[in-house]
Amino acid sequence: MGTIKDCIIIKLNVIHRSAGDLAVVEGGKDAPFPFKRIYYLFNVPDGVVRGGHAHKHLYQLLIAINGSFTVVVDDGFEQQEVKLFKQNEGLLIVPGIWRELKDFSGGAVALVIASEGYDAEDYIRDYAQFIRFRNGDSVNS
Ligand code: T46
Repeated sequence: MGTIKDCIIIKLNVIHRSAGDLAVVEGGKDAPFPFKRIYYLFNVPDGVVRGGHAHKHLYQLLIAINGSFTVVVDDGFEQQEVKLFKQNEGLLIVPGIWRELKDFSGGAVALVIASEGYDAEDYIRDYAQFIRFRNGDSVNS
């Protein structure tokens, strides 16, 4: 289980052409994990906070492919806010990190590249339970 120091910004490879730019994310290379799922958040109303949970096993890479938003990462000891607004930067979130996504700009699109398929059992949605998990208590696997 990692800490917020493991939640680093990863610079993505961008190929510039006169016809426009192309950013590449290869599993195990640009994203430091093989991935099984991609989803994206968009049409997020003003003032909404998303996330508010941790994952037990999932690795994710978050990219603001349009607009901007702020991610709060929390390992139960320390918190950090990271504003994402560059199409060539991804925020790595390792397992065991509580995250919230807030301050979505108009038109923001948050692309999420995830190491695993969707599994409701991988979520910890209660903060007190998250703290127990960080302290080594078992939370159903
Ligand atoms: C995360 C942040 C950044 C699915 O059916 N399949 C999926 O792959 C996902 C991600 C969600 N869902 C369903 C589950 C809920 O009924 O879609 C609904 C909304 O999901 P949730 O409330 O978890 O959405 P967010 O934006 O709070 O969190 C999501 C991811 O769930 C989470 O892993 O880190 O985006």
